[in-house]
Amino acid sequence: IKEIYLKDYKQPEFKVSKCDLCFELYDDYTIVTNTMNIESSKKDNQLYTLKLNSIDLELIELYLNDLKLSDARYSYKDEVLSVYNTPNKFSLKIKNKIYPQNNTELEGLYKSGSIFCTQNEPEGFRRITPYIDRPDVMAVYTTTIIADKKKYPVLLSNGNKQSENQYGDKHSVTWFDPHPKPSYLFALVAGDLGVINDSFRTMSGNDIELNIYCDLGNESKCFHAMRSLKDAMLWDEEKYGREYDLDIYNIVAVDSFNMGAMENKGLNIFNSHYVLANEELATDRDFMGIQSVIAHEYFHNWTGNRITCRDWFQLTLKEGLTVFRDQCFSADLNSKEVARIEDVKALRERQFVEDASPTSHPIQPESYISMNNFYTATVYEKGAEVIRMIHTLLGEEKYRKATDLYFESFDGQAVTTKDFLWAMSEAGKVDLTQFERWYHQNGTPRLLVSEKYENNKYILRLTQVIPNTLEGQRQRVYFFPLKIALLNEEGKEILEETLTISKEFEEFSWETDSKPILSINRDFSAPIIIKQEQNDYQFLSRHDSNSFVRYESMHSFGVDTLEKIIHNDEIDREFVDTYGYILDADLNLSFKALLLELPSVSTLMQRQEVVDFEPIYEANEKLQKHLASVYKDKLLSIYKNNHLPKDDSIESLSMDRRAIKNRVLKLLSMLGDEDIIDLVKNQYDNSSTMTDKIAALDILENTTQKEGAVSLSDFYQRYKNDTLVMNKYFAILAASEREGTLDRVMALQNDDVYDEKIPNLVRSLIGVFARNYKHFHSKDGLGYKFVADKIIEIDKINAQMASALAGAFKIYEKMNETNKKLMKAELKRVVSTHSLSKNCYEIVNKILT
Ligand code: HT7
Ligand code: ZN
Repeated sequence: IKEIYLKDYKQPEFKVSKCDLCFELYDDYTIVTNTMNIESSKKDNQLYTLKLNSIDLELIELYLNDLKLSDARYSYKDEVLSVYNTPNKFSLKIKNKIYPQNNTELEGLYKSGSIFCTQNEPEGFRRITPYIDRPDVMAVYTTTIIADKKKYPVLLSNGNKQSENQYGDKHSVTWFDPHPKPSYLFALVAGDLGVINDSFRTMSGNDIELNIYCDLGNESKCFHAMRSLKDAMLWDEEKYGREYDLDIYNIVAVDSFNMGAMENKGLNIFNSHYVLANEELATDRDFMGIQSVIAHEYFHNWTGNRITCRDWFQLTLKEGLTVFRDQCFSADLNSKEVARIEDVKALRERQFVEDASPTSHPIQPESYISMNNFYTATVYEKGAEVIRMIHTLLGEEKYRKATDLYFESFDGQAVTTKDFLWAMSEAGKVDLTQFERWYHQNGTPRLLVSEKYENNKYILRLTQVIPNTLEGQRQRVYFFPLKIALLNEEGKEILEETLTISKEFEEFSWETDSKPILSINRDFSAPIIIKQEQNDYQFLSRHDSNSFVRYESMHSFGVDTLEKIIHNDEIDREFVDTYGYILDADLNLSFKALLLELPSVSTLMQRQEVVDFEPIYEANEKLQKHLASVYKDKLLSIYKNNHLPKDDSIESLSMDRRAIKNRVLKLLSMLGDEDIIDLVKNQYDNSSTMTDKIAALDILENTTQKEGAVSLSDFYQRYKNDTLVMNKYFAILAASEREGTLDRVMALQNDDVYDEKIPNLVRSLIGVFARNYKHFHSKDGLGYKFVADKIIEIDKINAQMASALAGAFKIYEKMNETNKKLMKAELKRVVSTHSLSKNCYEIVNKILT
């Protein structure tokens, strides 16, 4: 098992300027003919060995400058095809055979049901044909696909369609992509597909053909995705001046996909979860997810495709920036305040946990064994926070100048995060030398805050506490923007400032007439943990004009309250009063729903020195029951005012109403009262949206045995033919807190709908169970054993899926002794499995050492 290091990066020895591909698709195999124009980077007329990455390929024949190569001129070993004694400039034609129908890893060319499709990022192309499979080798591709016309009427690849031909039962289509691209952006699709079309006129007047392809019969579920695509195209023109650059933009939805979607040039391939939706079958969260993923992949056309990464260590160059862009897009099209809170919540639930674990890494890692393991919350979400800080430091206007400079300077190139930072500092007129540490250091920084008020002077003292590396080495302090405000007793802003913090200790002071109240890290201007000596949560959660700090204060107030219950078994009356105040407040309803959400189990777990879930669950239950009984009438009236069972609109007010009423319904259900259960049952039976049905089903599953079973079986009968909906069914059962969940999850594996080869189903059943703290961490160790068995089994089918499941063990180090011992035994069993993939080995080994 080989570890790859950033410090070993060398420029490629050969370049490929042109790559002509021909695919002959048959039921049992595919023949690939790959003709490349290759040039050595050295100009010394020596003879060299060309090394091409190749995994599981059956070579048929090779031609160099049209001459067939004898066996002595090449060898194929250890995933490398070496061609000896090559001249400086030559053409190389390689014919090879692959078996897409047997490809369960879902990398390279594979079949999703009856559809041929590809996934090549980061290193899938080497499973299609021998190639210099690295992102800094960029070529112009022409692709011809030949297949049975009846079975595969739709044949797609990157770029614009060049020609079509018929030969008896077969047909062929040739695609030409004029933009040089790395192999990871190559795509091919063939199948009998349904489609919806539309068009978009760009700012310079080009009409672009837009197509969304899906399984036949699903066409009517593609309209939200199409709307989102057009919104994203317009937004990128308005906000970044970026225009689309081909005549056609194709999106294809497939069911078997390892992640969310892929930004292949001109031919995005999507997990159908992020395309297909209608009001009856998709939740509000699904609709929002589609909008943001469609936009994310579209935005990659400039941040990723036109300007790509020099090597995979630069992944955050395209991913951090593109996530930041899609976050801003969603914030602009929906509620800004809610969007920011949701982004921060997601960051803290996933990235903060990762950053406190043995798999913690900088947004630009220094080494990897399997690149697939580095598509992480750190590279993506923390990466986006780093770009957001640059945006804050530069301000809107300079940030736009800086991105313009970035696009002008590096268009058509494969570059590094340093190149990006150069453009930011050059046009932004700011020195980012110290800021660059955000790219190379790991862990979440803490900021200790102490305040003093004397002689009409308010003093703010800040101390940065930076965690050591995993190996125990010291890391240095950061440069970051810290947005603060000082408020008066009515909550009015005395001042608002964005401070730039760069030292370990810093002191700021302001003259004020009376002692102000501090509102700190407004909008979550830096991805840090704030530790305040004193706090004003009660005041800020009622009065702060910054919606993020208002949310943050309510959340921290909730955390303190739960911790008091854990330690002293005592419910803080002031928190209960504040909760009542928020219930009465006149606020945007989705924002209100967020304020009323109690801290997650994960939030409390992250604060425990030694993790033990049981007291967290007990405290949560106690507080929820208390709030529900104190405020039953208020909660009921909020529910009744906002429950409109036949309103299935996805306009914001309708979504907001569903958000608040389902939040209060969940709290009310803690009482277990019959009148409440009737409401829930009624909501399940009569609401026309999937959001309402799922919310009700989740409550019924967790609170009532009988009604839960009736509704679940109704749901199953109704939707068993729709896999996307069945994912929700499996997820509810796998997340259930009821006794017997593990047994039921085990049994569900034999359900007709379940299929271990389809990642969405594995994620919904096994993945969700592995994050069900109550049952995964049960003290009998059976949860661990089950998930470990699954990791070993699925690793043989799809290593990427298996290593994602292994992520559930990341909190091993922090667990209490009983659980730790049980976890260790299972982790050891996994890591010593014969022929375990390098993906799983890398994750499990890190967790254990
Ligand atoms: N750039 C893509 C990353 C990716 C991926 C996508 C689908 C399947 C497997 C994959 N491996 C890596 C997705 C994105 O960030 O847009
Ligand atoms: Zn991306």
